[in-house]
Amino acid sequence: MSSHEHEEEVLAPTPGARVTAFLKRRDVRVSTALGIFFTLVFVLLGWKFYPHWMPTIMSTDMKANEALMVAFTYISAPICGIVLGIATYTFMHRHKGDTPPEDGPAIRTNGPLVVTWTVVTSLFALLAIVWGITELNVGATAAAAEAKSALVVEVTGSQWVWTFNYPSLGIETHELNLPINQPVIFDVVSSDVNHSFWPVQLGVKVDANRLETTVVHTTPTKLGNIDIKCAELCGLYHAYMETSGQIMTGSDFNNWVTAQGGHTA
Ligand SMILES: [Cu+2]
Repeated sequence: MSSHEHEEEVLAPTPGARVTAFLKRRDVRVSTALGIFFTLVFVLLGWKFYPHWMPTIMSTDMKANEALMVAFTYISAPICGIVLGIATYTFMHRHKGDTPPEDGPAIRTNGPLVVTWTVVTSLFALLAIVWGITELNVGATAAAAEAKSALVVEVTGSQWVWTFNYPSLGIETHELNLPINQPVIFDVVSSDVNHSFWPVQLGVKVDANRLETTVVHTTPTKLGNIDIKCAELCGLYHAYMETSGQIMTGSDFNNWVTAQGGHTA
């Protein structure tokens, strides 16, 4: 009887024998091989293709975001790969016919295996948490150091338009133009409901709340156009709450400020 065989496999005498018996199973071997294949596919995607699917990197923050996203792709690749491997094997050997087949041995009774996957996946999760928090604080520390020379832009979200006030230059606009390589501080608020300020290529996304200013810093590092969107559902025309801007050379920026009726620093 196959149920007897399963019982013997589950109750193998030592933890080592249980692991060996587990690793000798054909379904385990084929699923693992498929898992390694899918892991390599995801690593390749993260390494070669994923960076091209990200928005253009136009600030220090966007550069850090990309490094983090690629690293997290690598970390999640083996987990996703193994799950897909098991799913593919299961699909290839799915049951056809009327009588349901007998269930296999329960993996939960295999102590070493349960401990291994719990520890390994916990370590992956811990690495992701520590890395994410560290990255946030590195950004905040760098921003504090830059604050003296920074250009301040007061960003106001309102249904359904973005307004940018440059207090040191005396101008207010609906397009976000910034000089390259100068640190910028965004003081973000809302005049009505909650919005979320998202200048995509600058790698910044932060809530715009009423009665509370959220401060965020970055430094633009590349000339070109940027898109500004609202990333918080804020009413009927939320999807149209977007505008554009440009990262300009210092002299182009000064000319633009003058044309707007402002005074250059
Ligand atoms: Cu909005």
